[in-house]
Amino acid sequence: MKYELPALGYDFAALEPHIDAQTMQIHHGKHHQAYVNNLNAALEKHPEITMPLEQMLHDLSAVPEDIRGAVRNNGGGHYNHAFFWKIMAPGGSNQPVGELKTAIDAMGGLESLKEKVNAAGVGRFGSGWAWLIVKDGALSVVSTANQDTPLELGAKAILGVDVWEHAYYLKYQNLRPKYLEAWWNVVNWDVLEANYKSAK
Ligand code: MN3
Repeated sequence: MKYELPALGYDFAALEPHIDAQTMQIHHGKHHQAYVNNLNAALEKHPEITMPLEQMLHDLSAVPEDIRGAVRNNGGGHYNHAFFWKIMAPGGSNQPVGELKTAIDAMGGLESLKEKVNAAGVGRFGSGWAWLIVKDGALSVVSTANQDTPLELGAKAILGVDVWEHAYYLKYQNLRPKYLEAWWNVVNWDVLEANYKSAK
């Protein structure tokens, strides 16, 4: 199976001023495209594989050893970025809504959630992601290294923020905390609510 770069669905400049157009263009068109290309190149070595990417990422031990690392890194990169673009799609509510709002309030509210996610993102040494996940029906904040996904934790992502330098360096340079603070302005909470409803 050949994977393709999903369309962004909005203009590179749509998340300005919080996320600049040049970063979006390179992030989507170069970084994400490279993950897709490398994933496809790895899978070409094993045309017998029919499992969908989500299943491979959930159970990496089922992936042939010679391409397991490539699937983990590049398949994870494809999966994580496809998710990331959607939760930043312009429009939608700019604050929590519905069942997810109720659940976030029960965890201590939005400000507390932001603090936890930002701390997870700042605390991730090197490259990775900070996530709000649902596992066994419960919400929690975690971070993953590199392109590791919540799927391998047996969890589903509600929110995820890319803390690789390529996600913010042009505009924020080394200031990951400033990027994380600004990033909340582009979160589409209607998409998160839909993620939560399907994950529960
Ligand atoms: Mn990235």
